[in-house]
Amino acid sequence: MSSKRKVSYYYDPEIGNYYYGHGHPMKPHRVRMAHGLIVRYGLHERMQVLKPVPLSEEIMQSFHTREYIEFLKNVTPENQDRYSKEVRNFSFVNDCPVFERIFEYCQSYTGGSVGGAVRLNHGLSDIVINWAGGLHHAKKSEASGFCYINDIVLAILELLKYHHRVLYIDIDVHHGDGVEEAFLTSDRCLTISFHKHGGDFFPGTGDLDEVGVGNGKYFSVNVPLEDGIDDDSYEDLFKPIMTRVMEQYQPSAIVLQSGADSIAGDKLGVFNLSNRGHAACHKFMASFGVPMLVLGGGGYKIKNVARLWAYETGCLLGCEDQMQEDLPPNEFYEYFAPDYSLHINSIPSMENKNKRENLDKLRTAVLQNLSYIKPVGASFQGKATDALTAQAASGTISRQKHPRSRLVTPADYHLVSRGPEASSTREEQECDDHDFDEDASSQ
Ligand code: V1D
Ligand code: CA
Repeated sequence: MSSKRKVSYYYDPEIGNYYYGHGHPMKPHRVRMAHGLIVRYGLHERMQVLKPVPLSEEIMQSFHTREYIEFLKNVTPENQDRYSKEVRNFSFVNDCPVFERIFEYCQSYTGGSVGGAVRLNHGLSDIVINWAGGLHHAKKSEASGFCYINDIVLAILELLKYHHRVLYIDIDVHHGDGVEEAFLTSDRCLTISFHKHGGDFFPGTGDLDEVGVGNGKYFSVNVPLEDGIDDDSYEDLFKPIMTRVMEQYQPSAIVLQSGADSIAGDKLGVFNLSNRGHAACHKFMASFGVPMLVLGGGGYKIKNVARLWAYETGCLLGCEDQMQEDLPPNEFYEYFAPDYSLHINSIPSMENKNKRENLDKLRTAVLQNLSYIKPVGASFQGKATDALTAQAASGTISRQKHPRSRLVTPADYHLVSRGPEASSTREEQECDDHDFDEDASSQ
């Protein structure tokens, strides 16, 4: 069924040139590597390839504060000492460094996600993919966990202009805290995150009993997991829970954050999923036939990120069985040593600390909470419901009150090509990193 759906894909040829800095695990270059595989597998010929239009400051302020955006726009590695107060207050330290052209980077990945939402709203696409997006930790006026602008919140706000109920699903190994917080008091966006929880694992939120507040009670769903979860255990949670969510909530649009750090062998993640287990979530959600925005997220073993997202693109196009196991020659071929293959296997020796009994209890508890969700329609009978928490909503969220917030139109999102795209050459910057460098000859 998904093979007949119109798929659009955002890619900015500049994305791989943004660089968080030496030793930082987040590497936008992985999006370029994924794109290289997508093109070499010929997937670009089966979908519409779009270049994102940089998102305006005004639309960013639908969620973020003006002061925060002003700072993000003006700060540079050279002048950041002059902004020491803002650097500290807005948390542009350690995890979230100031780097060259940081604002352009944010405009690019948010442009794809919000552009995708606009396309879905207008029925121009059934599925939109933006692997550069999915930066789920960014807060209204705080950078967090490698995320500066929350493209997901902005895209959901755009979808809410046309859809009564939007479902947000987060399969990154980290809790999707920024998105959950933005819609904590809303019943118009149900957020669900599957993640590692416990110890000092970042960000520390997302326990089972975090269910939302006020009108949003039971519309925040958290599935906290232990290390080493494998495909079978994950599927035994994901499918029954998402089936119940779809039955109870009946969303008319879905946003899927597909963080690749839940794959086996990730440098920050602690799960043990294969690419097939991860992609099974895409296939399952696509099977409902609801308009879907698919975004990236974390993922720190970049050869795995590229392979995963290329494979998931194939799954969304319904042609994954035609993707040969031996990777086609591509400009980043040496990264894929030693196997040069498409699939990523679970690690057989890794212990699954999620015991059957605990998973059964977890599933039962989540399903119980979902049973409290009011019948479809009851939550949207002429009642004005805020899309955001009062705190988060002090920007512009309502089309009626802020007509200028609807400046994005489908015409703003240009078609790049249907043919092969030239990828940039590998940048020197990718070679200078020790802790988090991808040694082409390792693993
Ligand atoms: F290891 C590092 C080296 C350099 C800079 C940062 C890190 C690093 C690793 N893990 N930072 C982290 C996490 N931060 C902490 C901080 C310690 N403080 C008390 C907090 O543990 C942040 C992990 C971010 C994960 C981001 C994400 O994968 O969820 C993501 N999703 O979309 C985009 C990113
Ligand atoms: Ca998650």
